[in-house]
Amino acid sequence: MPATPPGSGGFSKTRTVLLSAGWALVAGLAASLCATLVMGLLRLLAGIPTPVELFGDFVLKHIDVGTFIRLLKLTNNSKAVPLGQALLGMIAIGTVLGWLYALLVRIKLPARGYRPGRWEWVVGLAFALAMALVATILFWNETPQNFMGWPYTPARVLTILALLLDFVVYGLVLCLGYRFLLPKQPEATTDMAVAQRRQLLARGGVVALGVGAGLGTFGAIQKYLSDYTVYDGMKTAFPKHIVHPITPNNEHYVVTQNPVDPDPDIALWRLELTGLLNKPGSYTYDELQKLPSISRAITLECIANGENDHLIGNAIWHGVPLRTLVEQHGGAQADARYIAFYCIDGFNTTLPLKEVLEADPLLAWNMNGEVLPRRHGYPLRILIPGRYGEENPKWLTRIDFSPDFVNGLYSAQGWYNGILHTMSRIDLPYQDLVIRAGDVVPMTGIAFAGNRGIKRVEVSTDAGNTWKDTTLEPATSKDSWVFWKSSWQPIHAGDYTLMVRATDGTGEVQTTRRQGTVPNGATGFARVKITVH
Ligand SMILES: Nc1nc2c(c(=O)[nH]1)N[C@H]1C(S)=C(S)[C@@H](COP(=O)(O)O)O[C@H]1N2
Ligand SMILES: [Mo]
Repeated sequence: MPATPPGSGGFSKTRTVLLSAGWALVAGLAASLCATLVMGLLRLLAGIPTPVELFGDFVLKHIDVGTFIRLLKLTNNSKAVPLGQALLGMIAIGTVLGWLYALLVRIKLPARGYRPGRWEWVVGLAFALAMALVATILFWNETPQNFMGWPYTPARVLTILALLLDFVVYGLVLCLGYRFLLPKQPEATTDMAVAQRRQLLARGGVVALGVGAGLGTFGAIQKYLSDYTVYDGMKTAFPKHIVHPITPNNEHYVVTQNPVDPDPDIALWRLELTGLLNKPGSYTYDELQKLPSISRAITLECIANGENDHLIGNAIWHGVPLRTLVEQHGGAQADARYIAFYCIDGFNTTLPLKEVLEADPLLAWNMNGEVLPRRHGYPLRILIPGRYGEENPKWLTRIDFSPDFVNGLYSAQGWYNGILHTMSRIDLPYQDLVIRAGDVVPMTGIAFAGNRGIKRVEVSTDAGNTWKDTTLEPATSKDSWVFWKSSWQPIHAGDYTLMVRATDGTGEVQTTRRQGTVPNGATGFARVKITVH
C-alpha cells in the first residue's frame, strides 16, 4: 500500500494558501450568516437582545453628548443605519476570522475526508467560547434586558446563553463548512467521478446553507424593522395651535432609546424591589394592581425640549405612590443613599433616594384612564416630579436601593441630571399669525417648574423692557404645567419681540441666562417675533 494515495502528492505552497484562504472566507461568511439568523430568531421569538443591539447600547454609554448629538444628526434613520452598519461589520469580522481559523487548523491540501479532525473541533469550539466570553464581559452591563419582559437576572442568564448559542453555531458551521469546502484527496476505493460529485454537493451544501441563512436573516430584519420606533422624538401634537391641559395618549410626545420597543408578556414580567430595603420583594402585574393606588396629573418634559417646543406633555397617571410601596416593605435601610431603576429595555437611572421620596413619585400602570400604552412603558413606568423625562424610566422591572450611584445611558453621556429648570412657552400668538395694528391679540401659553409649581407668569411685548402679569389657570395638580392668559393690542405696525418669564412656587424667577438643550437643558426666556401690519 502506498504511503499516499495516487495523485495526491500535495498542493504547492501557493496553491494551498490561496485555496485555504478562499474557502476559509466562504466558510466564515456562511458561519456568520447562520449565527446572524440565530440571533434574529432569538430576538423575534424570545425578546433576547442581539449582539448588535448590545453593542449599540454599549457604544451609546461610552460616547459623550456631543458625539451623540452629532451621530443623531448624521442620518434621519439614526438607529437603523448605525445598527445596520454594526451588523455588516460583525458579519465582515466573522468572515475574516475564517482566515485565523484556517491558520490555526493548518489543513494540508488536498484534505483527507469530510470529517473535521479533533483539533479542528477544538479550534472551532474555542472560537465560540472566546467570542461568547468577550461579548459577555464587554456587554455585561447590557445583558439584563429582555424585550419579552423577563426580569433582571433571568434576562441576563438568557442573554448570555443566547450569546453562547450564537457563537457555537458560528464555530460549528465554520469548522464543518471549511472541511466540506476544501479540495479532497481522491480515495483509493472510489472512482473520480463519484468523488467529484460528492465534492460539488458538499460545496453546494455549504453555499446553500449560507444563502438560506442570509435570506432568513433578511426576513428577520424585515420583521424587526416592521416594528421600528418611528415615533421616537414625536412631539406633543397641538392641532390648530390649541394645547390641551391634559394631553391625549396618542398626542403625547415620545422618546425612546430603542430601535424596537419592548413588547412584554405580562406572565413573565415582575416588579422587583431589591437592595437595601428592609423587606425586599417582587410583584406580578396583578399583585401590583392590588396595592393602594391613586391618580395624579404629572407633566413630563424631555431635557431636549427647546424654546417654544413641544417635547412636553401632561397626563393623568394612575398607580401606586413609591412612598406607599417603600412603606409596605419596611422602609429603606440607613445606608441606602441612592435609588436605581432598571428597565427591561436595558435602560437604567440612579437618583438620590431622599430627594426622590420627597418628590412623591408615582409608579403608573394607567395613563389617562387607559392601560399604559406600549410606547409609554407598558406595563409599568415611574413618574418622578421635578426631574426631566430621561429620569422617568419606562418598562420598569427593578427598583434597587443602593449605597452607590449607578451610571445610566444619559448620565454616562454627560447630560445634566439635576432638578429640572423652570420653563415657560408662548403658544399664541405664533410667528406666522397675521396681525394688524389695532387688533386685540390673545396671548396664551404654558409654564412648568416640576414639583415646585408656578406662582406667576409675566409677558413682555417689547423684548423684555416692560413686563405685565398674566392670568393663571388652576394647575391640574401640584406637579403639572399651568396655562397662562393675557392679551395684547399693538397700536403701531412694526416688528415686535414677545417674551415670557415664569416664577416658580419657591419665588425664584426663571433665569435670563440663555442656553440650548444640550447638555444641561434649555434656559432663558422664550421669544416670539411678530410683524404687525
Ligand atoms: N426604559 C426607558 N425609559 C425611558 C426612556 C427609554 O428610552 N427607555 N426614555 C426616557 C426619556 S429620554 C424621556 S424624555 C421619557 C419620555 O417618556 P414618554 O415617551 O412617555 O413621553 O422617557 C424616559 N424613560
Ligand atoms: Mo428625554
